Amino acid sequence: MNRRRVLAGLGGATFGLSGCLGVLGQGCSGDEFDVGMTPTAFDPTELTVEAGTTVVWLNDSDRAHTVTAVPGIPDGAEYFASGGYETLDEAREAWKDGGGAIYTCETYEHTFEVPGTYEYLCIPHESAGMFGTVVVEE
Ligand SMILES: [Cu+2]
Repeated sequence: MNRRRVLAGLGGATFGLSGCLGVLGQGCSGDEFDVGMTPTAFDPTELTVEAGTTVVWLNDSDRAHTVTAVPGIPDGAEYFASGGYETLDEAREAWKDGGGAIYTCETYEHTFEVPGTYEYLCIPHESAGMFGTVVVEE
């Protein structure tokens, strides 16, 4: 697997740089990841990467989460959502039947080609403030 070019983890970063995230709530083993998921938060909440980087999310909590882009992503950028939905509304609808769920120790990844700021959320924990941001630099 390619080493991801993570420039900085900001916001709620408590674990340090990508690939060195040693504290896993559920003891998930295996691949490197960039953003973990606690029971109600992404960690770090903000991540800055270079264009072309594949960001990997890992659910190391005991709850199911989603990674679902919030409308307002940069022009020309591809919408992203776990489950492969094309809009936030579609993802919300699918979630009623568990669509898009990322279960314990599962990962989701997306490659960010277009520079800009991307906000995303977890549908079941939106009311708990489970939001994240990926900043993509040139
Ligand atoms: Cu969640």
